[in-house]
Amino acid sequence: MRQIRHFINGEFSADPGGRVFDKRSPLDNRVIATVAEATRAEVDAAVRAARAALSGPWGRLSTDERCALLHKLADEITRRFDDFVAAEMADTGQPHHVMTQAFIPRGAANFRVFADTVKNVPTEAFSMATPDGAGALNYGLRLPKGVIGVISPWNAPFLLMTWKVAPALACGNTVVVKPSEESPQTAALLGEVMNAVGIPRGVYNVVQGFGPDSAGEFLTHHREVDAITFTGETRTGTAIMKAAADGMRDVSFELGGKNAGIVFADADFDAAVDGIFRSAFLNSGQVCLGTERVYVERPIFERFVQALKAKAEAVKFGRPDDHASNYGPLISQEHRAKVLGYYARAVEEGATVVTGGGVPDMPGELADGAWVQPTIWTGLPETAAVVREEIFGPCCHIRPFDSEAEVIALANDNDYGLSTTIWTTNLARAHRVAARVEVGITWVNSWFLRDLRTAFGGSKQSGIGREGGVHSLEFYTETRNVCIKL
Ligand code: NAD
Ligand code: 6OD
Repeated sequence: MRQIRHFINGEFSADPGGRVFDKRSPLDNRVIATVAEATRAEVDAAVRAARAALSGPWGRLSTDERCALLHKLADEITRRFDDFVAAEMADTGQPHHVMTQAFIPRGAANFRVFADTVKNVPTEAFSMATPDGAGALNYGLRLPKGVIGVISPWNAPFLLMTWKVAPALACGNTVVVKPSEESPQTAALLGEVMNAVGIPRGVYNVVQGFGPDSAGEFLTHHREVDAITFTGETRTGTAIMKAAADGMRDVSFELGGKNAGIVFADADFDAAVDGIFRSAFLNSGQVCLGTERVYVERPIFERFVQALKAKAEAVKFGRPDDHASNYGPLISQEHRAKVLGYYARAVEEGATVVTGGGVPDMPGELADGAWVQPTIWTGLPETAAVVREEIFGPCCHIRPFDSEAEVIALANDNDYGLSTTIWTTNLARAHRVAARVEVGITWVNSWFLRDLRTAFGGSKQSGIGREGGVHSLEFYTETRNVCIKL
């Protein structure tokens, strides 16, 4: 049985100072690890270590030296790639190919892109006129914000945690990370890698535990945390924002979504079916950018529904290391109960269940896992709960539309605004629709294609702020102006 501990000031805590909790496998509900749950005192120790590290060797590194260390870190993540894959597969139960092709490579990539970005972004300079005619020169100093609290979710744990830790460190900050209680392992493993490459003590700290009345709440309420970056549910973001208001701490939020996929009749049909299938069902539908609302132009509606159904029915459930399988469970029994609640709600609301709607028959001990069938509905009004609310499971509702204006209105009629996919071969239409959908990210004829230099974030209730490339620098640094009278 693995013991997962906090990583504070360069050391794994010997004994949990507080309670411990069980981490269960999503595959069969077996306990796979015992995880320490941080006390308020342990969170305080982590924050104090992070604060002290700011004025230690880390704070004295030049930008070049810091970035060279982050490249070494990326090399070491790559060297231990299989360990990260194994840890994340154990925590999430997702297939080997999802880990190796989509999620784990992003750990090293996140560190490399931000190490390169900070070295290449200039600060502003303005010369100004003065009444005496001599003028003055203004220039910006970009300084680290200080101690950054990083709160991350379970659905792509390593990708999402490093997406925030990497720019924070590249900018010279120190971090205290609170990974999800459902996915504690990769954040702990990253502590080993930090030590291996010589990142100074206290720069990267991890406290394990839950949210309310636990490590998450202790961290976000800690007044020595200068800014909080969070990925997770919008409701949790509301609680964290209230905590951050105390002390006027800055926040960056990547929150929930109820994303629309829009398929025009002129789309490359097979590419659109493949793309919507991936966006609705990858990672068992547990991707914030995933598509849960699909709008298909009427002439191809029936054919599209049948093609998506065939793909959904062809998935092969099984263990991540079973090469005959390509589909995993949900993260936990608790999340399965929520998703199955929506499956029942769809039927109560009058949905036509095109496929799925229940639990697959799993052999042996897998019968105790958090499995659900990929599910497709049609026939619901836009007011139905499963069309309005984020489910975060492998499911989507498909509705026909008749005009561009109608589908834009349908796509925008939601409180969330994270992402959209548009499928069309009409370039002018792609530009028109992309400019009018109220989301942070639009993909045309693709999905989850990521250039890490671009702005990433959500509109409406899907987030606050943008991260990625120079946008991350806006959050992880504070610019101060120096005005020199000449
Ligand atoms: P969650 O909000 O339940 O938990 C996220 C993290 O917050 C966990 O570490 C949790 O322990 C912590 N937390 C919970 N309550 C807290 C509190 N009161 N104070 C401090 N910390 C607290 O989210 P989840 O279930 O782990 O993840 C799924 C959600 O994340 C979905 O809504 C999904 O859309 C969203 N998400 C968004 C993005 C994005 O980029 N926009 C990316 C991935 C996931
Ligand atoms: O690709 C990213 O940087 C990112 N933040 C992805 C989010 C995925 C959500 O599940």
